[in-house]
Amino acid sequence: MTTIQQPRILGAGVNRVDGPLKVTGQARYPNDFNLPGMAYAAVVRSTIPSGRIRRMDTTAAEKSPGVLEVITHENADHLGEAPPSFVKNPQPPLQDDVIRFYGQYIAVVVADTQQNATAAARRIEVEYDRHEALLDPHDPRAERIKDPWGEDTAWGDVRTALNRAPVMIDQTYTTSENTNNPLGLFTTVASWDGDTLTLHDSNQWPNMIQQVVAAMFGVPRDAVRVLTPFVGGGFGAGLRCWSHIPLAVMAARHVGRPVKLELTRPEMFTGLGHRTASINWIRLGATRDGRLTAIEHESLTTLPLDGDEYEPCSSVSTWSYASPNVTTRDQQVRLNIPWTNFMRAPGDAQGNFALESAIDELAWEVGLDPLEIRLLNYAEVDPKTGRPWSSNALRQCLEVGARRFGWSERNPEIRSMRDGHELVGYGVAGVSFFWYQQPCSARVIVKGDGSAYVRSAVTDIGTGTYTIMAQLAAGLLGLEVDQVEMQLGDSSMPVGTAAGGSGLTAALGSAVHDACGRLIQKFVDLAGTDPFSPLANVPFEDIEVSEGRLFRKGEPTRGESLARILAVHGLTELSADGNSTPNSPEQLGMTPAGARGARFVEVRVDEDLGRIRVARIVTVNDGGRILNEKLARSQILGGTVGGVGMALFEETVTDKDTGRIANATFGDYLIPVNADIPDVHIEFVGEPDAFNPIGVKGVGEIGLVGVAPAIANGIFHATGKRIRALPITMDMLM
Ligand code: MCN
Ligand code: MOS
Repeated sequence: MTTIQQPRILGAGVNRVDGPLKVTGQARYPNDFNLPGMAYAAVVRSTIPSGRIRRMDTTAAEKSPGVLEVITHENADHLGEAPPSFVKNPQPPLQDDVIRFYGQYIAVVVADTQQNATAAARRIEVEYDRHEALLDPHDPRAERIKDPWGEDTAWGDVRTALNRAPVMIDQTYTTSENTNNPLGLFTTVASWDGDTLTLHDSNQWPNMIQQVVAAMFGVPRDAVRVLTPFVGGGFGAGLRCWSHIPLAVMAARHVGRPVKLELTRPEMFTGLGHRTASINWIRLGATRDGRLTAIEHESLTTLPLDGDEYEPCSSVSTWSYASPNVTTRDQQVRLNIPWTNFMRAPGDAQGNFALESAIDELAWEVGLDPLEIRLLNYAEVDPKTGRPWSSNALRQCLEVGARRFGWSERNPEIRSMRDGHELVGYGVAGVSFFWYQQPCSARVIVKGDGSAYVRSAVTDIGTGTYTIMAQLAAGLLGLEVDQVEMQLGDSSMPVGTAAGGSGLTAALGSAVHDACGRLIQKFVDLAGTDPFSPLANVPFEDIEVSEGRLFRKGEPTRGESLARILAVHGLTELSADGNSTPNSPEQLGMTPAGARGARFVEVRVDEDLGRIRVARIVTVNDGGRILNEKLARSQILGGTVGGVGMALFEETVTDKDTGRIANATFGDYLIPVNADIPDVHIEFVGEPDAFNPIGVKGVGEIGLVGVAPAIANGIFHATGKRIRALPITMDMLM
């Protein structure tokens, strides 16, 4: 794995500042907290997908050794609803006797040890009135929701354009249900002290958990403190206030002791949401030479009875390629299934598989190279508004990737390249990712010894936020990275947004940028009040900062250190708060472009057995300015592995009779292992993005997108078989 050096956009690949804490076991994850007098909770889940609880017998559980409390809907606290304007969280748990899906929490048992709680939970007996469950997305009785988020889009006249198109592709592409499966088991340790509550909790957004829990338990927001300095991954699973959190809080209130609730792996499958299965209908109209004249993309995804989460699959077709006529529509169907939720690259992952497969089919139909057709239809400007992009290096991603991969050596005929028993295929896919940036705030403090602190409530889910923000602040304040101490993952710090939507770097980075600017201004103002300061009367625009010193541009000796300015004024520290307020596209006259990318894949298919092997991957991405090359590469590599999983392995299987997830363990839910992952060549191209002051776009999710269609397109080239359903398994190639 090599990377071509491109100093213009690549930030230093410094090691993780929290790395030593992690490898020496000093980083404390939510499960690591054990408080004095702490009790343990175990959940009980429903074993039917739809109905009512007729009777629950908790006597045996209550008499079990060490049991302190059994809570069911009959003795649960009445909880308030989550604030409506917020992300769609599940309704408060244990508020009625209705069963909405298999695996729903119906009781929580609290005991002196985890073993006693788990053993007692098994002794609860439940009788149900069963109702017929809705489990099939095609069931006509299921509620259909059209345009659930008001994001359906149309321009031009797709109907007419499709009717007139000399060439048309009209196909259906499906993706399976996937489960996020972060390695760390989600845990909540809840501890009440009078009316104030402290939570050590696994999540991606401490301030959101704080707000929802406060609303549910009817306490002021400031009475709840959520601590998440470390979490063992999320991949979207931590973006909601899942029901085990209020259950732990309720349990702690009932027993008057701190309570730890750690989910088991099977409980993680039903309790934290999952990527919805999707059906995508795509119709492309084109000229004989492969120019798109129409894109129509409709999608259907699933939704639980108790939640309104979404993965918008069709929107990807509005920003990927130039087409004068485009219509996108999304629908959802409500079923008796566990909560759906975002999973790495929500909607984009599935929609891109459909679109990039269809574009590939079009290339074959018109006899064009699959790479050429993507370059031909590259959108020079935002196809919807005609505005220029804030940056868009999709073309460069495709061109650089093709060179690194050796695309020109591809024989265009299908089944034309082989190596012994193996058919060899080359596949390509383009990627256009959505753009996302949220309001966020941060505080930057410079202390008397010239070192600095950066504080924000946001959490680092493993991406490297601690490190890149230390790098950014160090750069802006003229300090060394190890002079900056990061304090994240505490809801009582300046309000932060989610580590989600690949948007935290842009959001927090803009806030840190703003705070550092304000802080330097404060130092300059302070120095200005001292007539003996070499900085007196130097206008702010002429100030430069380096090695912990402010000085006049071009006159390095005419300056003062931050530490000295503080000392002269008898101060121990100076701080400033900063905010990220996303810019408006209208005001800037440009469309914020998300990250872009290209995937080139060599697949090998055993002709006799249908066994699929991914032999090589080249992944080139435009993430704007890359703050830390090493960490950004890790993000792309992790995403690529996720993409191989989506393409060839991952499928959450729900039994259509019982509604039970049949493979809710790491033994049965397949993910790629080392042997499934080939050599991955990772490269970054592009330029600093114009939309935020630090020039970044997100790279946390894009690595996953496009891998599946590139593999599917490669399989077509190798075998002549077009597979339109994920995951692609051996039986489909026999
Ligand atoms: N980065 C960079 N330069 C940029 C952008 C990002 O160097 N221009 C690097 C930084 O190390 C940064 C990381 O990439 O910390 C991710 O930044 P960003 O793309 O802004 O994404 P977020 O910080 O918002 O992280 C969330 C994102 C999402 S939405 C999912 S899902 C996901 C992902 O990150 N889940 C992850 N990557 C993950 N990585 C790990 N280890 N664990 C998860 O659960
Ligand atoms: Mo990512 S799925 O937005 O946490």
